[in-house]
Amino acid sequence: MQIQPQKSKYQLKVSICVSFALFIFVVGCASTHETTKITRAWAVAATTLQDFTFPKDFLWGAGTSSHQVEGNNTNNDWWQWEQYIPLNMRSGQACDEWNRFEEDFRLAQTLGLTAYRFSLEWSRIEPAPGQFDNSALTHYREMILSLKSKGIEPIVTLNHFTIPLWLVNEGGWLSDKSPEFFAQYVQKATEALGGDVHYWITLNEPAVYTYKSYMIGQWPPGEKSTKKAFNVVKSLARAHVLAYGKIKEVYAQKGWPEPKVGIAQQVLIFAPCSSYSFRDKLSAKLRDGMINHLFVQALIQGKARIFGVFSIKLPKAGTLDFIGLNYYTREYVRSRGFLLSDILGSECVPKNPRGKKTCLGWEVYPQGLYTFIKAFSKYKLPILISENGICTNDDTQRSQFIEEHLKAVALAMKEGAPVIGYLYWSLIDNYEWAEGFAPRFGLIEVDYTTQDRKIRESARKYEEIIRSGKLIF
Ligand code: GCO
Repeated sequence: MQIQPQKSKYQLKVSICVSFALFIFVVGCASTHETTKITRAWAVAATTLQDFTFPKDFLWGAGTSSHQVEGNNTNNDWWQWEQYIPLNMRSGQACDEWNRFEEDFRLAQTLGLTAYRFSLEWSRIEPAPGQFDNSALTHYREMILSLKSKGIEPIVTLNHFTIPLWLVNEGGWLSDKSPEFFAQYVQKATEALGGDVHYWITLNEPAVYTYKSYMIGQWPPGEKSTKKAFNVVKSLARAHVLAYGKIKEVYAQKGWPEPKVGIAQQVLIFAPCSSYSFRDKLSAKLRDGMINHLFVQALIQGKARIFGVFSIKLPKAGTLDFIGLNYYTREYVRSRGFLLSDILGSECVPKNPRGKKTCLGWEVYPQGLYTFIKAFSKYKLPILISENGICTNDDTQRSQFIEEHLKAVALAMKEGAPVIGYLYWSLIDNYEWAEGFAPRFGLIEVDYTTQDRKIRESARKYEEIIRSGKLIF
């Protein structure tokens, strides 16, 4: 037997440093290469897309969520939270969508939309643990049938951030029982509505929810704890897996055609603050992995691990039939050091010029959508752009935003990406959580005093693209 010579401590340190430097170098080179590729593709897009037409069955839509539009959702955690914020920042009657959905769906039909994403309000369907409200289920059924009668495909989100107050009392997503509670609600909703729904989104933006509600305390329950945040991620992942199983089970029992079940994953481009800094590039890369990909990978592989920080093993792998991407903007990061939290870095303002900003100060960066569609194509699953939109008081900016982002979609599709639809966020102006009603995202303007609706010019531009299936350059 040959005995391996022991490396001296000095040699070991040197080899760790060399490997780390090499790793940083490779990451740096790879990201420079990627950026160059995108810039080139973008520059020649007008020529590349001359003969491009979106497929006939492409889902052209827009989205909303229950608490943001319905009004008077008094039985959930957000409503409770709003009692402690200024009066004009509370959701109140929102867009009164609960009573006006028919009018809004007619407007959507006028615009040629073929898909509409909305969410079910868990606290309406299950106002108390184990007690289901048939009138709420009937109401959602009417909404679904109204959409279908107008040739609009319903895409139903089962949880868009809000949870019933009774679940808050149980500990919310920190409770070990929360995945089972969710699965039970999903089963009821599927039994009542499933026959007419083909696309389900179980959870909206699990990473954003966890970050805002459990790390920075900006949303209910206002926690600031990394440990709790990781536990919530685990509950959400388990909740998805159980819900996926329930939906499939109910459809099989009823003999309905198999539905497609996915999540809406928020994706944010993380760019290095300095394009010369390999360390900043590494921070950007790590954030991309943890925030944009981790959850999706966990559901696909049935497990995920961040060495020494987090690990999860799920009861089942392969529980995504499609990936929903919510894309808005790009953020810049700077590395702070060598511990994990420091490598993840912090936000910074770069020296290089950036694109125009939205009303919330988010940079408009359509190339990012192309980047993500390409990157997520590696999972070999259909991709739905489940949210993409802009808040602005300049409607011309909204038209440009839509055109540019659809250019990104078309470009990626031309290169073979499996995109099945694009859902603009949002159909109507609505309640933007902690930002209140000021940000205007809608294709349709809402006058909150009269509840009058008005189709915006940008919606007409979107309609032109939908009807022709082509981008106009
Ligand atoms: C979110 C949601 C939407 C938002 C939209 C605009 O990301 O918070 O999915 O509810 O309204 O993204 O910020």
